[in-house]
Amino acid sequence: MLTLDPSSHLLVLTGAGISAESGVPTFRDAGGLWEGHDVHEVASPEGFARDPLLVWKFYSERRAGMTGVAPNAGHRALVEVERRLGDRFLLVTQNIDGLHAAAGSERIIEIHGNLMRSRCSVCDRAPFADTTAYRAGVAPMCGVCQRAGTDALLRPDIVWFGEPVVADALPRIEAFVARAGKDLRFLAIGTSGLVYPAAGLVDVCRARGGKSWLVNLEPPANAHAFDEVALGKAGDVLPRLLA
Ligand code: BV8
Repeated sequence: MLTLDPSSHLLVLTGAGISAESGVPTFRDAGGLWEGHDVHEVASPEGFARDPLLVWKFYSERRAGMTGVAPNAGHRALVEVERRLGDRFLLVTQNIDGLHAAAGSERIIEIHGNLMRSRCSVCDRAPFADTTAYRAGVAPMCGVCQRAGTDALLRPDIVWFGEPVVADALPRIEAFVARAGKDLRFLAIGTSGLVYPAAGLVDVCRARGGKSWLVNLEPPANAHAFDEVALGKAGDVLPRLLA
Protein backbone atom coordinates (compact mmCIF):
# COMPACT_ATOMS: atom_id res chain seq x y z
CA MET A 1 0.00 0.00 0.00
CA LEU A 2 1.29 3.50 -0.79
CA THR A 3 0.79 5.27 2.54
CA LEU A 4 1.18 9.04 2.59
CA ASP A 5 0.89 11.26 5.65
CA PRO A 6 -0.19 14.92 5.66
CA SER A 7 3.38 16.13 5.12
CA SER A 8 4.36 13.60 2.42
CA HIS A 9 5.57 15.05 -0.87
CA LEU A 10 5.06 12.63 -3.81
CA LEU A 11 7.37 12.72 -6.84
CA VAL A 12 6.04 10.52 -9.65
CA LEU A 13 7.96 9.35 -12.73
CA THR A 14 6.10 7.74 -15.62
CA GLY A 15 7.29 5.99 -18.77
CA ALA A 16 5.74 4.41 -21.83
CA GLY A 17 4.09 1.66 -19.73
CA ILE A 18 1.42 4.01 -18.35
CA SER A 19 0.23 4.75 -21.90
CA ALA A 20 0.30 1.11 -23.07
CA GLU A 21 -3.35 0.53 -22.03
CA SER A 22 -4.32 3.57 -24.10
CA GLY A 23 -2.95 1.71 -27.12
CA VAL A 24 0.35 3.62 -27.42
CA PRO A 25 3.19 1.16 -28.20
CA THR A 26 6.03 1.09 -25.63
CA PHE A 27 9.65 1.21 -26.70
CA ARG A 28 11.15 -2.00 -25.49
CA ASP A 29 8.27 -4.47 -25.29
CA ALA A 30 7.80 -6.94 -28.14
CA GLY A 31 6.51 -5.00 -31.13
CA GLY A 32 7.76 -1.83 -29.45
CA LEU A 33 8.51 1.36 -31.28
CA TRP A 34 12.19 0.80 -31.67
CA GLU A 35 11.61 -2.44 -33.58
CA GLY A 36 13.12 -2.22 -36.99
CA HIS A 37 14.68 1.06 -36.01
CA ASP A 38 18.10 1.50 -34.43
CA VAL A 39 17.52 4.05 -31.66
CA HIS A 40 20.27 6.30 -32.91
CA GLU A 41 18.82 6.28 -36.42
CA VAL A 42 15.54 7.87 -35.35
CA ALA A 43 16.07 9.44 -31.90
CA SER A 44 19.41 11.24 -32.03
CA PRO A 45 20.67 14.51 -33.59
CA GLU A 46 23.16 12.48 -35.63
CA GLY A 47 20.36 10.30 -37.00
CA PHE A 48 18.35 13.42 -37.89
CA ALA A 49 21.33 15.00 -39.65
CA ARG A 50 21.96 11.76 -41.56
CA ASP A 51 18.37 11.05 -42.63
CA PRO A 52 15.79 13.70 -41.69
CA LEU A 53 13.17 12.05 -43.93
CA LEU A 54 13.42 8.76 -41.97
CA VAL A 55 13.16 10.63 -38.65
CA TRP A 56 10.16 12.67 -39.81
CA LYS A 57 8.54 9.43 -41.08
CA PHE A 58 9.06 7.81 -37.65
CA TYR A 59 7.58 10.76 -35.72
CA SER A 60 4.81 11.44 -38.24
CA GLU A 61 3.69 7.81 -37.81
CA ARG A 62 3.62 8.34 -34.04
CA ARG A 63 1.60 11.54 -34.44
CA ALA A 64 -0.87 9.72 -36.73
CA GLY A 65 -0.96 6.86 -34.20
CA MET A 66 -2.27 9.23 -31.52
CA THR A 67 -5.59 9.74 -33.38
CA GLY A 68 -8.43 8.54 -31.16
CA VAL A 69 -6.03 7.66 -28.30
CA ALA A 70 -7.35 8.67 -24.86
CA PRO A 71 -5.91 8.66 -21.33
CA ASN A 72 -6.61 5.56 -19.23
CA ALA A 73 -7.41 4.81 -15.57
CA GLY A 74 -3.72 5.07 -14.68
CA HIS A 75 -3.49 8.66 -15.96
CA ARG A 76 -6.76 9.52 -14.21
CA ALA A 77 -5.59 8.07 -10.88
CA LEU A 78 -2.63 10.46 -10.94
CA VAL A 79 -4.91 13.44 -11.63
CA GLU A 80 -6.92 12.53 -8.51
CA VAL A 81 -3.78 12.26 -6.35
CA GLU A 82 -2.58 15.66 -7.63
CA ARG A 83 -5.97 17.15 -6.72
CA ARG A 84 -5.57 15.88 -3.15
CA LEU A 85 -1.88 16.72 -2.63
CA GLY A 86 -1.69 20.03 -4.50
CA ASP A 87 1.82 21.48 -4.33
CA ARG A 88 3.03 18.37 -2.48
CA PHE A 89 2.77 16.52 -5.83
CA LEU A 90 4.98 16.64 -8.93
CA LEU A 91 4.71 14.43 -12.00
CA VAL A 92 7.75 13.90 -14.25
CA THR A 93 6.96 12.02 -17.44
CA GLN A 94 9.33 10.59 -20.04
CA ASN A 95 6.37 10.25 -22.39
CA ILE A 96 5.90 12.67 -25.25
CA ASP A 97 2.30 11.57 -25.98
CA GLY A 98 0.57 14.37 -24.02
CA LEU A 99 -1.85 11.94 -22.32
CA HIS A 100 -1.18 13.14 -18.75
CA ALA A 101 -2.12 16.73 -19.69
CA ALA A 102 -5.13 15.41 -21.63
CA ALA A 103 -6.26 13.58 -18.46
CA GLY A 104 -5.99 16.83 -16.45
CA SER A 105 -2.54 16.66 -14.83
CA GLU A 106 -1.19 20.21 -14.30
CA ARG A 107 1.82 19.85 -12.01
CA ILE A 108 3.72 18.03 -14.73
CA ILE A 109 7.16 18.14 -16.36
CA GLU A 110 7.47 16.55 -19.82
CA ILE A 111 11.17 15.86 -19.40
CA HIS A 112 11.60 14.57 -22.98
CA GLY A 113 9.38 17.16 -24.68
CA ASN A 114 6.14 16.67 -26.58
CA LEU A 115 5.34 14.88 -29.86
CA MET A 116 2.69 17.47 -30.86
CA ARG A 117 5.14 20.36 -30.99
CA SER A 118 7.82 21.24 -33.56
CA ARG A 119 10.67 23.74 -33.55
CA CYS A 120 13.30 24.96 -35.98
CA SER A 121 16.55 22.97 -35.99
CA VAL A 122 18.48 26.21 -36.60
CA CYS A 123 16.81 29.46 -35.46
CA ASP A 124 15.62 30.19 -31.95
CA ARG A 125 11.93 30.72 -32.72
CA ALA A 126 9.75 29.32 -29.94
CA PRO A 127 8.51 25.73 -30.31
CA PHE A 128 4.96 25.67 -31.68
CA ALA A 129 1.99 23.30 -31.70
CA ASP A 130 2.24 20.99 -34.69
CA THR A 131 0.08 17.86 -35.02
CA THR A 132 0.88 17.35 -38.70
CA ALA A 133 1.82 13.81 -39.70
CA TYR A 134 3.97 14.73 -42.69
CA ARG A 135 3.69 12.47 -45.75
CA ALA A 136 6.62 10.12 -46.41
CA GLY A 137 9.33 11.98 -48.29
CA VAL A 138 8.41 15.35 -46.78
CA ALA A 139 10.58 17.12 -44.21
CA PRO A 140 9.04 20.49 -43.20
CA MET A 141 11.14 23.64 -43.45
CA CYS A 142 11.19 26.70 -41.17
CA GLY A 143 9.20 29.59 -42.65
CA VAL A 144 11.05 32.19 -40.56
CA CYS A 145 14.44 31.03 -41.86
CA GLN A 146 13.07 30.81 -45.40
CA ARG A 147 12.02 34.48 -45.25
CA ALA A 148 15.55 35.27 -44.12
CA GLY A 149 16.84 33.41 -47.16
CA THR A 150 18.16 30.27 -45.48
CA ASP A 151 16.88 26.70 -45.64
CA ALA A 152 16.40 25.12 -42.23
CA LEU A 153 14.58 21.94 -41.29
CA LEU A 154 11.92 21.82 -38.62
CA ARG A 155 12.32 19.06 -36.02
CA PRO A 156 10.00 17.52 -33.43
CA ASP A 157 10.26 19.43 -30.11
CA ILE A 158 11.52 16.40 -28.19
CA VAL A 159 14.76 15.40 -26.46
CA TRP A 160 16.85 12.89 -28.42
CA PHE A 161 19.62 10.71 -27.06
CA GLY A 162 22.72 12.77 -26.36
CA GLU A 163 20.68 15.96 -25.92
CA PRO A 164 20.09 17.63 -22.56
CA VAL A 165 16.58 17.18 -21.15
CA VAL A 166 14.04 20.04 -21.25
CA ALA A 167 15.76 23.14 -19.85
CA ASP A 168 13.82 23.82 -16.64
CA ALA A 169 13.17 20.16 -15.78
CA LEU A 170 16.08 19.37 -13.47
CA PRO A 171 15.97 22.69 -11.55
CA ARG A 172 12.21 22.23 -10.95
CA ILE A 173 12.73 18.66 -9.77
CA GLU A 174 15.61 19.69 -7.49
CA ALA A 175 13.51 22.49 -5.99
CA PHE A 176 10.67 20.05 -5.26
CA VAL A 177 13.06 17.50 -3.71
CA ALA A 178 14.70 20.20 -1.55
CA ARG A 179 11.30 21.47 -0.34
CA ALA A 180 10.19 17.89 0.45
CA GLY A 181 13.22 17.07 2.59
CA LYS A 182 12.67 13.90 4.61
CA ASP A 183 9.01 13.82 3.54
CA LEU A 184 9.90 12.90 -0.06
CA ARG A 185 8.18 9.80 -1.45
CA PHE A 186 8.85 8.46 -4.98
CA LEU A 187 6.58 6.47 -7.29
CA ALA A 188 7.74 5.20 -10.72
CA ILE A 189 5.22 3.76 -13.15
CA GLY A 190 5.65 1.89 -16.43
CA THR A 191 9.32 2.50 -17.12
CA SER A 192 12.20 0.16 -17.90
CA GLY A 193 14.56 2.35 -15.85
CA LEU A 194 17.15 2.43 -18.61
CA VAL A 195 17.18 6.05 -19.72
CA TYR A 196 19.03 8.73 -17.74
CA PRO A 197 18.75 11.18 -16.11
CA ALA A 198 15.09 10.07 -15.50
CA ALA A 199 16.17 6.59 -14.33
CA GLY A 200 18.36 8.21 -11.67
CA LEU A 201 15.44 9.86 -9.85
CA VAL A 202 14.89 6.84 -7.61
CA ASP A 203 18.50 7.17 -6.39
CA VAL A 204 17.91 10.87 -5.67
CA CYS A 205 14.98 9.88 -3.47
CA ARG A 206 16.80 7.06 -1.68
CA ALA A 207 19.73 9.35 -0.94
CA ARG A 208 17.27 11.43 1.14
CA GLY A 209 15.91 8.38 2.91
CA GLY A 210 12.57 8.67 1.10
CA LYS A 211 10.46 5.57 0.46
CA SER A 212 10.08 4.49 -3.18
CA TRP A 213 7.48 2.41 -4.98
CA LEU A 214 7.42 0.96 -8.48
CA VAL A 215 4.37 -0.09 -10.49
CA ASN A 216 5.41 -2.04 -13.58
CA LEU A 217 4.25 -4.92 -15.74
CA GLU A 218 7.46 -6.83 -15.02
CA PRO A 219 10.63 -6.17 -12.96
CA PRO A 220 12.78 -3.56 -14.81
CA ALA A 221 16.55 -3.22 -14.73
CA ASN A 222 16.52 -1.01 -11.62
CA ALA A 223 13.81 -2.88 -9.64
CA HIS A 224 16.31 -3.46 -6.80
CA ALA A 225 16.46 0.28 -6.15
CA PHE A 226 12.81 0.43 -5.01
CA ASP A 227 11.46 -0.33 -1.52
CA GLU A 228 8.27 -1.85 -2.90
CA VAL A 229 7.45 -3.23 -6.35
CA ALA A 230 3.83 -3.83 -7.43
CA LEU A 231 3.81 -5.89 -10.62
CA GLY A 232 0.83 -5.50 -12.91
CA LYS A 233 -0.87 -3.16 -15.33
CA ALA A 234 -0.79 0.50 -14.27
CA GLY A 235 -4.49 0.91 -15.11
CA ASP A 236 -5.36 -1.89 -12.66
CA VAL A 237 -2.77 -1.32 -9.92
CA LEU A 238 -2.70 2.48 -9.64
CA PRO A 239 -6.36 3.12 -8.76
CA ARG A 240 -6.06 0.48 -5.98
CA LEU A 241 -2.63 1.61 -4.78
CA LEU A 242 -3.66 5.27 -4.65
CA ALA A 243 -7.18 4.74 -3.27
C1 BV8 B 1 21.45 13.25 -21.62
C2 BV8 B 1 12.34 11.04 -26.76
C3 BV8 B 1 23.34 14.60 -21.34
C4 BV8 B 1 12.31 10.47 -28.10
C5 BV8 B 1 13.76 9.69 -25.33
C6 BV8 B 1 24.08 8.56 -17.52
C7 BV8 B 1 23.75 9.86 -17.17
C8 BV8 B 1 23.26 10.76 -18.13
C9 BV8 B 1 23.08 10.32 -19.45
C10 BV8 B 1 23.40 9.03 -19.79
C11 BV8 B 1 23.90 8.15 -18.84
N1 BV8 B 1 24.14 6.96 -19.46
C12 BV8 B 1 23.79 7.07 -20.76
C13 BV8 B 1 23.34 8.31 -21.00
C14 BV8 B 1 22.87 8.78 -22.31
C15 BV8 B 1 21.38 8.54 -22.52
C16 BV8 B 1 20.87 7.27 -21.89
O1 BV8 B 1 20.31 7.27 -20.80
N2 BV8 B 1 21.03 6.17 -22.62
C17 BV8 B 1 20.54 4.89 -22.14
C18 BV8 B 1 19.83 4.15 -23.27
C19 BV8 B 1 21.74 4.11 -21.62
N3 BV8 B 1 20.63 9.66 -21.99
C20 BV8 B 1 20.46 10.73 -22.78
O2 BV8 B 1 20.98 10.84 -23.88
C21 BV8 B 1 19.63 11.86 -22.22
N4 BV8 B 1 20.40 13.06 -22.35
O3 BV8 B 1 21.79 12.54 -20.74
O4 BV8 B 1 22.12 14.38 -22.00
C22 BV8 B 1 23.73 15.96 -21.76
C23 BV8 B 1 23.76 16.98 -20.81
C24 BV8 B 1 24.16 18.24 -21.20
C25 BV8 B 1 24.52 18.50 -22.52
C26 BV8 B 1 24.46 17.47 -23.49
C27 BV8 B 1 24.06 16.19 -23.11
C28 BV8 B 1 18.37 12.08 -23.04
C29 BV8 B 1 17.49 10.89 -22.96
C30 BV8 B 1 16.18 11.21 -23.68
C31 BV8 B 1 16.07 10.32 -24.90
N5 BV8 B 1 14.75 10.51 -25.50
N6 BV8 B 1 12.57 9.93 -25.85
C32 BV8 B 1 11.09 9.60 -28.27
O5 BV8 B 1 10.30 9.43 -27.33
O6 BV8 B 1 10.98 9.09 -29.37
S1 BV8 B 1 13.96 8.32 -24.37
C33 BV8 B 1 12.76 7.15 -24.70
O7 BV8 B 1 12.99 6.06 -23.78
C34 BV8 B 1 11.34 7.59 -24.39
O8 BV8 B 1 11.23 8.90 -23.88
C35 BV8 B 1 10.91 6.63 -23.30
O9 BV8 B 1 10.00 7.18 -22.47
C36 BV8 B 1 12.22 6.41 -22.66
C37 BV8 B 1 12.33 5.38 -21.63
O10 BV8 B 1 11.61 4.27 -22.03
P1 BV8 B 1 10.37 3.85 -21.10
O11 BV8 B 1 9.43 5.01 -21.01
O12 BV8 B 1 10.89 3.29 -19.83
O13 BV8 B 1 9.66 2.78 -22.01
P2 BV8 B 1 10.09 1.25 -22.20
O14 BV8 B 1 9.35 0.70 -23.37
O15 BV8 B 1 11.59 1.17 -22.18
O16 BV8 B 1 9.57 0.54 -20.87
C38 BV8 B 1 8.18 0.45 -20.64
C39 BV8 B 1 8.03 -0.28 -19.33
O17 BV8 B 1 6.64 -0.32 -19.01
C40 BV8 B 1 8.51 -1.72 -19.40
O18 BV8 B 1 9.32 -1.99 -18.25
C41 BV8 B 1 7.22 -2.55 -19.35
O19 BV8 B 1 7.39 -3.74 -18.59
C42 BV8 B 1 6.28 -1.62 -18.63
N7 BV8 B 1 4.87 -1.76 -19.04
C43 BV8 B 1 4.37 -2.12 -20.25
N8 BV8 B 1 3.02 -2.09 -20.20
C44 BV8 B 1 2.67 -1.70 -18.95
C45 BV8 B 1 3.85 -1.48 -18.20
N9 BV8 B 1 3.83 -1.09 -16.91
C46 BV8 B 1 2.63 -0.91 -16.34
N10 BV8 B 1 1.46 -1.08 -16.98
C47 BV8 B 1 1.44 -1.48 -18.28
N11 BV8 B 1 0.25 -1.67 -18.90
